[in-house]
Amino acid sequence: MSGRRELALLGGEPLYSKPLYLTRPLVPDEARFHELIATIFRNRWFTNDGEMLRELEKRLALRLGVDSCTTFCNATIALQVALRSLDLRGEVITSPFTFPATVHAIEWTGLTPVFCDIDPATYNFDPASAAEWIGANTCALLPVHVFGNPCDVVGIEKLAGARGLRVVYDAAHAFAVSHLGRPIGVWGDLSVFSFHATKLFHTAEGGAVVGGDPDRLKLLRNFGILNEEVVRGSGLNGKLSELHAAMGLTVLEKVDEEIAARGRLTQAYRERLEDLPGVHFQRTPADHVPNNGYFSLEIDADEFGLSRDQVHRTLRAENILCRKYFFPLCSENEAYRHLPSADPARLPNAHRLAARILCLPLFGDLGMDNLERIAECVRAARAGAERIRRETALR
Ligand code: T4K
Repeated sequence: MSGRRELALLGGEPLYSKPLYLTRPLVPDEARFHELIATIFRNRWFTNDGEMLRELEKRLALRLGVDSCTTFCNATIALQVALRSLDLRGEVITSPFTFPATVHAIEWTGLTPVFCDIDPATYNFDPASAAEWIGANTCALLPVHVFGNPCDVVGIEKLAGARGLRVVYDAAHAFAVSHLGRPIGVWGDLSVFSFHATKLFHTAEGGAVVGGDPDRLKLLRNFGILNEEVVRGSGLNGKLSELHAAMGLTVLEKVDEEIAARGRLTQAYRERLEDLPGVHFQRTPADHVPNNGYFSLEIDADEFGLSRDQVHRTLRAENILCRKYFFPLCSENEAYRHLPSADPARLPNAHRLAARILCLPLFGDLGMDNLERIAECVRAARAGAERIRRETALR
């Protein structure tokens, strides 16, 4: 393509007339979904611990290899309830290289977020950096398995154990991942999964907490109501409806196919891009089973000839909706940038990565032809770097 087609950024026709999205939700079997919806209608039971929800929680616990799975209306609320269920007070150390929900959940629970730096190769919470921030007020660690890549769970366990801290994992991206021969959800005190439509497994909107005390979690997600006459403590409404549970039950039937399809696409992306100077990939441990939820590139501007932002512009001009997950860092948010731990000088790896990372479209039915075109656009950007630099500098 590089020799044959002018890039849209340089005046050519965009490769796609309609947006090619970063991801597309897994669409379940429609007939099966309608069957479940018909059952919900017949039962006239739409929410509050219904039949679909109980079945989904049972099946999810099995699929995730955990004792219990308590569903929620989304992972942001699930994170808040997870923290609340541990009766924490004080500071929670987390990574700034994450979706805003991770840090907001800490703040909305009345706790104080403290940022530590990340490992530059795995993009995950760095226990050595976290150790520097542990003080008398620290109560917990909240690491994130970024793009489904398992954190240094052993290092985190050691650190937390030595300092008497609780560990809540943000496993929003890590559905069905396992590490060191164990399902990802068994590490730490609790793990929180997101079932948003953009996730590999989804319920349109939804989330879950695994581990912990399911009775307490259920109490907190239902206003603290124990029974018709007893309301125990303060709770919120974090329930997942029967309609969402029906979506989850049907999506679950196809999720392994989706993981396999994304695995083939991930492999194809790597083969087409790994020899490109300036392109690097997230380092993952050999002893883990991935879910292929995201495909990220790390662009080294000096080697590639273009910055990540220039590559982003080049692909967006083609209508390829790649994304800069996670830029800006959470520590740059006006709500948190006053914190001492948000000082960029203390977060060099996170800042460096936030300026280099680019997620490319990945979903089961993306199609190999689309993947070839996307990869070819990245290669064309590299080949035309000098011209792109010259011509876009004038705009
Ligand atoms: N912790 C972490 C580490 C997270 O990444 C997230 C969420 C959370 C916690 C909180 O989980 P939830 O409370 O959401 O359960 C999306 C998702 O909304 C968000 O759930 C997710 N992380 C984040 C990484 O991605 P946006 O604002 O980037 O989404 P949006 O609307 O731009 O969509 C992304 C792409 O998906 C677009 O190319 C369009 C496409 N799309 C989206 C939707 C909703 C579709 O094709 N169909 C759809 O229905 O946040």
